[in-house]
Amino acid sequence: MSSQPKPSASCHQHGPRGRRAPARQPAFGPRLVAFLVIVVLVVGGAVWLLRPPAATVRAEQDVTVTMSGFTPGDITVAANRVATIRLVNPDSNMHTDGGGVHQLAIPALGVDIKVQPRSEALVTIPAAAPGRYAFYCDVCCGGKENPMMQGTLIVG
Ligand SMILES: [Cu+2]
Repeated sequence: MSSQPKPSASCHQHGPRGRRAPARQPAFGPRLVAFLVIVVLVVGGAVWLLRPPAATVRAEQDVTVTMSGFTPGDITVAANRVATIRLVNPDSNMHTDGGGVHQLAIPALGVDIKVQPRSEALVTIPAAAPGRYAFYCDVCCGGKENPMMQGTLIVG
C-alpha cells in the first residue's frame, strides 16, 4: 500500500486558468476613428479647395441661329429660375442680309442680344413665370415678321 499521497488533481490541471486570453483590441479604436476623421477632413478640404470657381457661368443649352432660323425653335427652361443659353452663330460676315449678325430678342423678358458672325454669346434669361414667350431675330431675312426667324421660349 502506498503511503504516498495521491497527487492532487489540481496540481496537474492545465486549464484555461494557466493561459492568458489574448488582449482583445476593439475593432475600431478611438485612434483609428480620429485618424479617419482627419483623413476625411484633409481630403474633403482639398476637394473643396480644388472645386471650379463658382463664378464660372455655364450655359445649360446651346441654341444655333442662322439665316435659316433658330435651332431648336422652341427653347425650354425651368420656371422661376435664371437660365443661361449659349447662342451660337455659325454664319459668316459675307451675308449681305444683316452681315451675318443675328439677334435673340425676347421682348416680354427684356432680353435683346446680338451675336456677331462666326461667334457665340451667353444669354441670361431672367427668372420667369411659367408660360410661352415669343422671341425673334430682327436683323436678317425680313426680320421678326419672317416666321423662320421666330421661336418660342417655353418656361415650365
Ligand atoms: Cu437673324
